[in-house]
Amino acid sequence: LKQRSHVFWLFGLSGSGKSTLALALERELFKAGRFAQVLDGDNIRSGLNRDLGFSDADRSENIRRIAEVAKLFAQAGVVTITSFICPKEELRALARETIGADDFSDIYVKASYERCQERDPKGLYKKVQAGQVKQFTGKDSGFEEPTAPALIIDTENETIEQSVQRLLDYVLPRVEA
Ligand code: GGZ
Repeated sequence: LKQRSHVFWLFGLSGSGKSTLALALERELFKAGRFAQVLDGDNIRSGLNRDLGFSDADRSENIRRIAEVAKLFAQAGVVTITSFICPKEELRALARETIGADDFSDIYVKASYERCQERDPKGLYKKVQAGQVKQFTGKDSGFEEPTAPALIIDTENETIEQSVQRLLDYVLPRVEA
């Protein structure tokens, strides 16, 4: 196998750019002859975790299951990229423990609530302002800033191209066989 598996755990606010970066990274890895799997809301919250909402308990269970699935993918040799808000340090620590520190990198996709609200790619922030979304992260559900993530991608001050390149520079040496 021409790759070493690793879990790249992207986390940050809704609208921070996680999914865009995760998919771009997957594409770049494929071009470089590696195979990767993205885990995100589209393939996890709509299926395996469709019984879960956004209470603290449900978010914990969401992350617990995702970490277990990511571990299985990594054990199968697949480079795994996860894209979830993962709002608490405790949850990021759980993911690290589950997967194993050697095979895990937590990557903070950083953008302020205000910037995410301006972008509002799915119209969700508009609904939040209209009072239609409960327990929204950054509004009435908390988001803890990480203290020492493996990498910070500042999507507020970098272009997407710069962010993808910085991610790739970090990722490629870690998936080298
Ligand atoms: C946060 C919510 C909420 C609430 C729906 N709070 O930008 P999106 O739309 O596509 O991605 C967000 C996604 C967050 O799910 P996660 O599994 O990543 O969250 S966690 O790690 O905290 O368990 C957002 C949408 O779901 N969404 N309601 N109340 N995000």
